[in-house]
Amino acid sequence: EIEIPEDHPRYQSLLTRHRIEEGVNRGITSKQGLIAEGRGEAFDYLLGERTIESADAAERAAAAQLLLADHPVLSVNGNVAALVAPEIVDLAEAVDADIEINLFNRTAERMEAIAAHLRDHGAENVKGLTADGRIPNLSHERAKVDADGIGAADVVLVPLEDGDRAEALGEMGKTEIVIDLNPLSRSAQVAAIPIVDNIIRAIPNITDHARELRTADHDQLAEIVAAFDPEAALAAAEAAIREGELA
Ligand code: PTJ
Repeated sequence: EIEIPEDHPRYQSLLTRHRIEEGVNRGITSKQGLIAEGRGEAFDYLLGERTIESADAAERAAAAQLLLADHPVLSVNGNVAALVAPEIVDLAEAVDADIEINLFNRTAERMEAIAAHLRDHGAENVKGLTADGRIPNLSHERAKVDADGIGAADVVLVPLEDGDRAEALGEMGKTEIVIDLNPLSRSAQVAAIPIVDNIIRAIPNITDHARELRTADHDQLAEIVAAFDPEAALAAAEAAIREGELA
């Protein structure tokens, strides 16, 4: 671990960069993941590197949706594994979800490295390695999923997802929760619940909401989901970026 002074004004962003760099060095994150991180950072800077109010509401709706699901799955790629592995394991436990590795640039080496990393952080059953299911309308490598994981899921959390795959998963009838700092990205646009926030803030906040909602009954959870408006959330995020207003 390198030393980053905690009082540095860009502490969180430097820490994030360092984690992604480490991810690349350890064979977890792809080189394209570095570019994706840079893109995300620019949007986060414009958002004020904070969880805006509409994102917090989306994170609460996501928690309710995950608790309502029969078979929720949290999808993990190379950036997610480098940035929030312990937090993903914690969320999976809070909402009783499966964790599945799903890579845009799939290689056997990276699949194994990510699975080992997740297990180091307490994940017991990591899916994605069997790859006996397919997402229709995608090229071979990118279509691979586990038949009893994402293949059988009703609700899928897909952070930092590529637009094509987000769209194809939607066409399969999955309810998608997307985390993406770019409110104009296709993934955010096709999500039932788009969360425009940095994944390092979003995941722990969804878990906090889920723990707080643990005693809520089915109707209360369904009401939270129904009250969430994806278009309004995306518009609020875009306004916060364009106008720098305190959304
Ligand atoms: O590990 P793999 O092979 O599955 O590849 C993963 C990446 C992320 C490289 C791949 O899916 C990709 O190229 O994604 P894109 O098309 O660059 O999209 C990534 C999106 O995530 C962009 O819209 C970024 O703004 C956003 N993003 C980047 N970092 C963060 C983020 N959103 C939330 N939190 C972040 N830390």
